[in-house]
Amino acid sequence: MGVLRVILGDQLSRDISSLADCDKKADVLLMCEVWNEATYVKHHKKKIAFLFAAMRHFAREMARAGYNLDYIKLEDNGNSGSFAGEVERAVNRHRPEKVVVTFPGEYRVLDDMQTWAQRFGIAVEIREDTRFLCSLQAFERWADNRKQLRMEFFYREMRKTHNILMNGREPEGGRWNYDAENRSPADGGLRIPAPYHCKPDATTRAVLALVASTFADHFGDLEPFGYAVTRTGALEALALFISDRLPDFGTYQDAMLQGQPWMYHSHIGLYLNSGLLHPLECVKAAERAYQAGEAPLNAVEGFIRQIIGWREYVRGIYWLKMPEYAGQNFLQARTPLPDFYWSGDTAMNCLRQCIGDTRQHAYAHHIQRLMVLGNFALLCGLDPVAVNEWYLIVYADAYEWVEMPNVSGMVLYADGGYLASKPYAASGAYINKMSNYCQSCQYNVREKNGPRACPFNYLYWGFLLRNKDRFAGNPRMGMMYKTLSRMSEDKIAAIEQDCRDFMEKSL
Ligand code: FAD
Ligand code: DLZ
Ligand code: SF4
Repeated sequence: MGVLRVILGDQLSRDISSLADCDKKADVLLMCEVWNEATYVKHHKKKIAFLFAAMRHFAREMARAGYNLDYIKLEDNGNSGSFAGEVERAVNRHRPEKVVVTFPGEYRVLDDMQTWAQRFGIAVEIREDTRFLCSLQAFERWADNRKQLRMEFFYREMRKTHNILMNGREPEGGRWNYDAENRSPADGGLRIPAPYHCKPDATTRAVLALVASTFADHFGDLEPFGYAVTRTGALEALALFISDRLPDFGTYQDAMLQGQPWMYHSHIGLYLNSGLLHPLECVKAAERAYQAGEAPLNAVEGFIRQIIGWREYVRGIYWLKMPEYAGQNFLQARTPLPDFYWSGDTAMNCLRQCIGDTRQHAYAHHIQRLMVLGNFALLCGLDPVAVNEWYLIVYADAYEWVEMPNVSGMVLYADGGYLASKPYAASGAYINKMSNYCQSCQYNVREKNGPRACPFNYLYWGFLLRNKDRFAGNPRMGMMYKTLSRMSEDKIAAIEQDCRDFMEKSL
């Protein structure tokens, strides 16, 4: 036999590098549903269902296209339960001359892959993942000798290198970044378009039954299930975003509304991260909408920045800094994750709503993840290991390469400021400005202290007090520490007492 080509569950792209020189007659494609991947953290039911259904559809399409598929289902007899076990079994079955695989999205998988050659006595070629616009080598070169990395400068390089939203050497519209125009709150009167929904076919229904019976104790609602599970479906979801949501994506990018988890976001993260969509095609579709006058620049630039800026930047940081990145805890945060992150059983309405959205859809949009769920974790000093695990479990788009820098870097400042120039800490006033959650909360966002006061208010000042030595010298936090320095001793004592009472009662 020829080559054994291993396709992992998040490598569902026909032009994946491991298939580049595939001989359809001689080579075999191995895809496997394995217990270890489904349970190394107890992923949300919808995440497992999405991935297994997408894997099965992809395998069928590839078989129809003439490839030799060796597809191992979770329930198949003899399934060893791990990537290594399935590669070993496949090597014994097919006796290939070598194994070819594309670089994985998680360090633990790479670590394992690097042992395969020796363990199974066969050549193993691990190829670059060319689905990203910036190679790991190019990112390393960019990062080399910089004391601090900043997304904005990386993003500008990406715009220039790939000639995206450029007018010659200048950025389209004269500015690189329209973020200042992307912070409008939303009111309940907005007409938010319905999101993409795909009716499950027989293959997906079989996966839903499998997940319901096998992973019943995992977090989250399995049904209703409406995610696309094929490239065709993912392209339809992208097209629907470009026509219906993109025009307002910028303006309401940071806004949150109760009962409106989807807002004007694209909901394509799970498709991008599993390979059903390619970053450049999403970016080009948005750029075309701008050129056709169908979407304004603030929306298009904002969307493109997320994909060629943040997405590529966090991946670069992950691979530059792993494995040390996983253990970082700059703020010495040690508080265990409270149970209500799973149950949603808390009187804080903003958290309850965001956890509820997450449980139902395996989705919450960026500001919910960052400024509600993440902000609370930061202010309370929740343990980074537990918080990382939570985020990896609960979102359908979560893979460690993208989840960890967002959590340890952007949210928790656990990396000491390598990714972000200051912590994204905020009081209840921010949540009140950007959402309508506070209107239905039993706490009062305008009260600063006492049993009815919004906990974010005193927790915010408590965080600044606790970390004064670390942040008082940070120029971007000067204003906050100036305000703190003007507070009376009584006020500070009240803040500290409220923080202690809250932590004792609620965490
Ligand atoms: P949109 O808002 O429509 O943005 C378009 C695309 O841009 C996204 O699909 C995504 O591919 C990319 N993008 C946007 N922001 C980021 C970012 N900060 N980092 C990387 N890519 C970005 N994204 C994941 O893909 N997987 C994760 O596990 C993940 N975990 C996160 C954890 C935290 C604490 C935070 C603050 C953010 C996290 N993000 C993660 C980034 C972002 O929140 C999601 O990509 C986004 O909410 C997905 O929804 P969407 O597709 O509607 O995105
Ligand atoms: C997330 C996931 C799950 C739940 N199950 C599988 C699986 O059974 N088989 C598979 O090939 N991939 C799965 N994945 C995705 C992998 O965890 C992912 O490929 C690695 O984390 C590397 O990015
Ligand atoms: Fe959240 Fe505070 Fe508003 Fe309640 S009052 S919803 S806890 S920010």
